[in-house]
Amino acid sequence: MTEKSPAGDVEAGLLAHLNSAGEVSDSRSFASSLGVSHAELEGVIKSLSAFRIVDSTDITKETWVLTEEAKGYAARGSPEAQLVAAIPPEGASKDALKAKLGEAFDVGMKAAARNKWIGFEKGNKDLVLRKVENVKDELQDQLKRLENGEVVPDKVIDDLKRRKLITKEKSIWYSLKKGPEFVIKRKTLATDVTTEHLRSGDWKDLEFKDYNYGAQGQPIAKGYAHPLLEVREEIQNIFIKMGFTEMPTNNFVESSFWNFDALFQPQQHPARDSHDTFFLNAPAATKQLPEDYLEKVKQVHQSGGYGSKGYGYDWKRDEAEKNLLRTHTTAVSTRMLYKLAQEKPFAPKRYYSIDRVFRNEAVDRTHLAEFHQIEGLICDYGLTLGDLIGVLEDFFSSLGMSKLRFKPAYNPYTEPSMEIFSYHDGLKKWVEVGNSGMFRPEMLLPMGLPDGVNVIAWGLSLERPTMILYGIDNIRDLFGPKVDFNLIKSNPLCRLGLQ
Ligand code: FB9
Repeated sequence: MTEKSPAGDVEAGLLAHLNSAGEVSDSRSFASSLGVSHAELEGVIKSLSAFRIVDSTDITKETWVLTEEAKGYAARGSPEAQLVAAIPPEGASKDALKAKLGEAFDVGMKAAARNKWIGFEKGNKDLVLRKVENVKDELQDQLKRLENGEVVPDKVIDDLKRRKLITKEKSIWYSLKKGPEFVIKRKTLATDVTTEHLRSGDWKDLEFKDYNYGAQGQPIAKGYAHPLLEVREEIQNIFIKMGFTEMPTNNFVESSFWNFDALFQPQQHPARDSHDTFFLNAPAATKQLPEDYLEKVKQVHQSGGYGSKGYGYDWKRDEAEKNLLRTHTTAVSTRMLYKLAQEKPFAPKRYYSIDRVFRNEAVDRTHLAEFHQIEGLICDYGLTLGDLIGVLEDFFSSLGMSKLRFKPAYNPYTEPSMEIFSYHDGLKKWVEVGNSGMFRPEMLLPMGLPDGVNVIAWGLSLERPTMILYGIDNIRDLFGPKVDFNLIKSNPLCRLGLQ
């Protein structure tokens, strides 16, 4: 391997040769004449061409090159030839031959059998017998001829390709001639005026390199917002523009009372067992529930009221006192609506929340045991399902989802309830983009909200839109220890649909 000589010498050598010979017809042979690798000369050619000191013309050629396996066969013979050579006149067992030939055994057996060079004794499939005295190792010849750059028939090429013994290699080299800016010695352009230049005074005859105003500056190592926080901010701005106020969600730990009971979700509802919900061991139970309100919630669960017949089961206080990791930010909505109901006179409100919720669910490509729930609610007199559909149209159109469809659904705390679907132009399909409904009177009236006040609400996740907007397929790439920072750095928010 030729040791690396300074680019300067290679450049000087090339310019001198061009100056005398006027051209270089084949950069490969010129490189070997300089005793440098073609790659080294290529670097100099590229830089001189950039300044039109030399003009280079690309010459390309595709050649078949042997794979490492093929090089072995060219050297030691084809696997089938090696196999036959390894079989003594009395034959040999497969294991013996395998031991001798290693990974060439299988290929060798197949090819030797195909060439009818070997056979087996009746009823003894293990003993391999030679059927030919000596063999003409065509394959080895062909590989050798290719190795020497000889041309071989297409049929041979196809054979070798089929046996994955050759691959196509594109090689490129250059013919060179003087360029319009040709000089015998390139003046090294100064890039800085240094004290040395000033002291020596040679700055006077220095030629300075032009400023490259197009040069990219040093990338600034700056912070990047996590994609979830980017989209959270976008959605927060939509809510604020629509006159919503954020609810305080700074409590992951919640009591079953606010997370379920106050939402009129019965205590034997499947979501309330540890298969779906993370309950706390310590502190296992809350001590701070508003007594009078709790009594009303107990009544409405046990025997109804407000026009409802309730669930008619024996409601247990200790079940409601169990602490858990909130399963939805609707628990916070419940607290805020109860608080709102205590404020007299009643004032309409628009609230939103975007924060973590926890569900003891099977983790898969789009689900983790925790995600960020986005929730919006409007509390006001005489609100209808039409108002809900209207505000959903506004909200989702700001997210770029203009075509919505609504499918009746069921939630223990809303009636009627609707799943929301949007036609996603990029994915060319209807995507479920959330859930919604009108909170039940059994939830609102025990709080003390005035008759005629309705609450329309909806919810969705933050992860799903973020995955779609960033084109992230697996939620683990978005959230958790496996997040790839480069994705965050290099993957700008595609403002698809976002106003
Ligand atoms: O986010 C969801 N889908 C979605 C949202 C936006 C989006 O944007 C793209 C840029 C174009 C794409 C997809 N979903 C809700 C729908 C599904 O993903 C669903 O399979 C998973 N859901 C989560 C719950 O999973 C158990 C998403 C999460 C969800 C579901 C319901 C609510 C909140 C989050 C709710 C509610 C609610 C209902 C009534 C009253 C108050 C709150």
